[in-house]
Amino acid sequence: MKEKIDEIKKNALNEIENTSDLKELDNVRVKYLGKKGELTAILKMMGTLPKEERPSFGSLVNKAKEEVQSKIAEKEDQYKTEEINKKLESERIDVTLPASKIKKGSKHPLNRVIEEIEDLFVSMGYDVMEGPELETDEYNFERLNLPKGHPARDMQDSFYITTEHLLRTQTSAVQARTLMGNKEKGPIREIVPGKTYRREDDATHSHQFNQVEALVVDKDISFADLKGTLEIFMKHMLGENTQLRFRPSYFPFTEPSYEVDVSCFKCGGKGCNLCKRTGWIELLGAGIVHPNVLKMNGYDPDIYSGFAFGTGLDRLAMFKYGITDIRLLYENDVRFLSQFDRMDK
Ligand code: 2NL
Repeated sequence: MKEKIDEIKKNALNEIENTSDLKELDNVRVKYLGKKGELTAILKMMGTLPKEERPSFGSLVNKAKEEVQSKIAEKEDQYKTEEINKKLESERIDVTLPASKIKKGSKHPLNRVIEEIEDLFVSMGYDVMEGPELETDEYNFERLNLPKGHPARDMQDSFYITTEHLLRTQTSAVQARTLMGNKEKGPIREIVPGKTYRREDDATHSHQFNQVEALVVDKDISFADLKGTLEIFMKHMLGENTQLRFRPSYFPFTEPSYEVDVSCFKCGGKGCNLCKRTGWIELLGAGIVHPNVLKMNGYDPDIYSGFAFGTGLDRLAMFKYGITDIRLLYENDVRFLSQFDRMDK
């Protein structure tokens, strides 16, 4: 019996040694240690032996099993280590290779102008506000002193979605929301940059454009505050030598209202093709907040007064950067856009 066990063990150890991978190793394990394996089978023969021989036989078989098991475990370890090493080798990377180039984007001129305006006004204590592009007739028109049927609604042909909802024609809608939403009815200083929509379909107008509006409401706000603020704004954006010219105009939400021109920064006011030989460029609309607008939004016009102005960001960006075709702003050609990185340095 002992010889038999020794032989099985010897064969098993031999076969284990001769395997070349985990699968073969497992076959050998099943062959000797599995349910129907040779060492399992021989252990079952124990019953046929006389009682006194059983313990020593059992311990012999178990010793043989343990030896085979530990040899299998050792081999298994070896194969697993080999596998990991192979995987590591196949995943080796050469860190000395040159990196692939990352294409760098550049900031759109419109966003440059918006950010520059935001920085300036935040530095003067203003909030930057946003609001919905799909507005109600109430906030886009009525609360800005433009009741239904008011002829000035025709100045801003609009995209109505339902009879009460439209794409906002001006960012003032957001400011009407601020006036209404201000529970304390206290002072306001805010700018609202954003997209606006009008039904226009000629070569020089787009149905969607960007504008920024400012609103200041407080006690004792006068035209002097409006003039000083616009001067700071325009000199900051277009250069210290910029002059301003106020012409009387009409907006339903301000009284008095003005159209504001800036001196042409290309010719300095002498007259050139940019300013159509006038020396001036029309850039802003502005005025003193109409008492009706204050009243309609819960402010007492006998205590509070305010100024507001608005300007088209597309036009401002074009003048600031000398862009002559508005379509360039919307084509997103990288060759065009990347120029502004250099210009702002
Ligand atoms: C323009 C002219 C303007 C305002 C906007 C405004 C807002 C409130 C009250 C009074 Cl809540 N006024 N906004 C005032 C005057 C002109 O915009 O040409 N925009 C592109």
